[in-house]
Amino acid sequence: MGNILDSFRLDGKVAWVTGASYGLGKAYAEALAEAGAKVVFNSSDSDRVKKAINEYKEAGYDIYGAVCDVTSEEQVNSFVKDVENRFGPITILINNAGIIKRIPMTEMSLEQWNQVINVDLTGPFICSKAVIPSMISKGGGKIINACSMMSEFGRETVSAYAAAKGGLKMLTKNICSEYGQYNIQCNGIGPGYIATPQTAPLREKGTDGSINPFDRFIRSKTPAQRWGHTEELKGLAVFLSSPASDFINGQIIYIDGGISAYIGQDPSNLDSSKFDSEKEDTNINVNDQ
Ligand code: NAP
Ligand code: GCO
Repeated sequence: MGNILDSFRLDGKVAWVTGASYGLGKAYAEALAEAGAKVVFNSSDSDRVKKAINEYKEAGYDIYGAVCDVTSEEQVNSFVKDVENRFGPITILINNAGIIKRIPMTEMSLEQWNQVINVDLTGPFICSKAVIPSMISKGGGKIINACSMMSEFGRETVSAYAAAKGGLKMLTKNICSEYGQYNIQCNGIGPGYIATPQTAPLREKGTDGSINPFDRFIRSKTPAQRWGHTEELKGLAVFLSSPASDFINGQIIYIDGGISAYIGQDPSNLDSSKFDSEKEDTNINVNDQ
């Protein structure tokens, strides 16, 4: 009789985390490596890939990385071919790479709209399509998509992002429906508001040191009255990548501190002296988001 914890192990698996040069992807990559997988990652910028490879190495992880823009089918197919030649078939894919542009819809250009849709929705399509044949040949696999509160809710200025994340929820259900027969499970991780470079602008204090109104708003919408930390999503990433979740398919699991269950409270009731400073990797120079 094996130990139940063995069903959470990933030994002998090759796992690809897209967009793992920083942020949530980096936490997912570390977690899957700690669970025994051979982890590979990509991002769109060579300097940030190199920086991340060194950071992984310094932290004791042997994680392979290369430049690959998930919006380019040519780059994705080349990345997958290189990885599978080096390490074997990819049977775990976390479609994590994503961008956001916070612009009122009527002021958003078609180019800006397409940039978000291409990374956040078409990218997971391209990457999933590239690895499913290997998964079928190996008798099964795991695809985990980075969904969001915006897979369920809208808010001002994030029309393209919400459309992409809503579409990604349905792509998750469709991959489940179409490939479940090959023992492929496709599920979504739906984080709430997590402290990463992507959300750093929402926590930025005023020049006078005042609390960002959005920071106060999100804390009033979260029962825990705080932002999540990337470390807190590691367990779910391992669970959905492991045999422990073999009969879970087509589900979006929200890891949001309770936001999606809570109507929220008056933001002015919050004691801002308890607002801890959220740690996130802020020495990342990314394009405006
Ligand atoms: P982040 O800090 O902005 O990191 C995004 C990652 O994606 C980076 O490694 C970035 O690297 C990579 N990336 C961006 N465009 C890419 C492209 N075209 N090709 C390959 N890699 C690309 O974001 P995050 O907060 O960690 O979020 C990660 C995922 O979770 C995203 O899909 C996001 O929408 C989702 N999410 C985040 C939250 C949150 O509160 N943070 C909540 C719900 C869902 P380069 O810049 O070097 O390309
Ligand atoms: C925003 C935030 C959110 C988070 C996340 C919430 O501008 O509202 O960036 O979109 O990134 O998606 O789950």
